Amino acid sequence: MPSRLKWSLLIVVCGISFLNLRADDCPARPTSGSVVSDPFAIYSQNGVLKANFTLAHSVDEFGYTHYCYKYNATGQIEEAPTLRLNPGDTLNLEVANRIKDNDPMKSTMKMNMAPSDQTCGDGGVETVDSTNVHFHGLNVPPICHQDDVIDTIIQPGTPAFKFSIQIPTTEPPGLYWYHPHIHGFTEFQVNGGAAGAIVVEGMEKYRPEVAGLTERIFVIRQQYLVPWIPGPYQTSINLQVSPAVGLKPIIQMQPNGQEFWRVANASLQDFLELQVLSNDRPTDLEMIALDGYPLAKTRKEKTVLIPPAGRAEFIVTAPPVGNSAIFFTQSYSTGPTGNADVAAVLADIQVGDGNTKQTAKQVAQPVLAQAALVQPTSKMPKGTTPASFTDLKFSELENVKVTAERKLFFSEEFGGTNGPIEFYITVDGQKQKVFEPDEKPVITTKVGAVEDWTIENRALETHAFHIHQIHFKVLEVNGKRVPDNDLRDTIEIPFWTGTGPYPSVKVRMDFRDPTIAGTFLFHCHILLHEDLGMMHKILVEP
Ligand SMILES: [Cu+2]
Repeated sequence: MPSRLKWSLLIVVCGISFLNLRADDCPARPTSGSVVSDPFAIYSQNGVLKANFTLAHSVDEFGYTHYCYKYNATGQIEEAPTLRLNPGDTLNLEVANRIKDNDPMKSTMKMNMAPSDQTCGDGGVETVDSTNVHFHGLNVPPICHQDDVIDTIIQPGTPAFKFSIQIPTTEPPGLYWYHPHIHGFTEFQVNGGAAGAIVVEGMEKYRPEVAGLTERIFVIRQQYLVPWIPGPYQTSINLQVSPAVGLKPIIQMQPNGQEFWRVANASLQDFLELQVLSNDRPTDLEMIALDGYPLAKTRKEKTVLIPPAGRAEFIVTAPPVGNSAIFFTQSYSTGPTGNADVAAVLADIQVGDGNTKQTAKQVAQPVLAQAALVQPTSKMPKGTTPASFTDLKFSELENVKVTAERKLFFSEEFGGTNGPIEFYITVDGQKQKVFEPDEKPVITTKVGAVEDWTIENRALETHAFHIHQIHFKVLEVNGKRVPDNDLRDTIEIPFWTGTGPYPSVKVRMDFRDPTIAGTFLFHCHILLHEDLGMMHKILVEP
């Protein structure tokens, strides 16, 4: 029986008192080997999505620390729900920090990371118990109560902090995500699972290929037993661990059926190279969107690389009756000093098969039972009016006047003899330095600017470049024009081998929208690197 169903039944049997037993802890996560459900979804109504989250934490029986966004769905606690909004809608999200200081591991952590000059929320010192929320990829203002991660601090035990964010009417439809972004401690909370999906509706208007298809949201996480220290970890899909040995999560599909998969890489550092293998052969994935931006043209790929924090949306075709398939991530080399991203099965894909004890009917039953108790399987709308790409933000960036060119580079150095490795992102010509919360912006530009940035990697390790508030258009890789000028908010910059030219990616940054004026961040999305200072501020003057 799928664990979600078991939970649902238990709650029906035991009622609310069951939930109150350990109300401050994180809910149990799905049992390995069960059917993968979509995260619970909260939909906007009449232009507003209102939700209250409680960020809690607990330590499970295996010693893994969970950080969980809890949402009370009429008595049932759902972890890290998907927020679903239309362009133009308002997100009113209240987040209460209920992290308790009861984790024995935390006493070993450095507690005073930042000076207390913050001006949004509770203020005070940023610690591993502080939190805030970044709305990754959304093209919204970097100001207090919206997407200001530099200044927002929500301390444990204080009244809930209120976010109120209007999704731009020109926001590209697609998959975004939310996660904490407290400098120095982002990795701990994301490691514990504090992350969830955001869907901006309307993909079928730009990519009619997905109209009417069953839709799946998959949030891939990786949880280390001890963050910052390479060692035991668990990879999970929608919070269900996919163990290296043992029963895998199960994705059920109709034979030969087509589904629209929306996958977020919410891991700390893993570059996912995704495949769907049927009888050991990679199947075609029809690419629909990357980083919440519909592709100008679909294309078929056998392998989809998603850097940490990236998203990919694609159509998967299930194998025929009698065949099996797996959802798989290949091994990926991040260079001589990088972490090993090893191959792993994320889930087994089951289609109805009359030759095994699990018939199509038996497979389908739990889904139907679950749907009655939880939520129906989501289908993309059919037959909506097509919309024009020119109505989207950042469209038509090819022929605009470029107002500045910049070069930035990633690098790593030992801080003094035998010192720790320091992680830098540097504007060419400036001094290498690690991020300090009270630092001045290293780049100042103004609303209206369109800039081409070449981002080099001078380190022996792949990094993942991310900038808040905007998407950028990919122009060149290693000095050569790329065939697909996709819009992204996160992109891998491959490692340098130690000889020859530095690998680089050239992108076009669009600062024309006055609503993103302000100070915000760009950084590596390997969260350890970010926490250790591979990050800086940019000021876009109004
Ligand atoms: Cu990095």
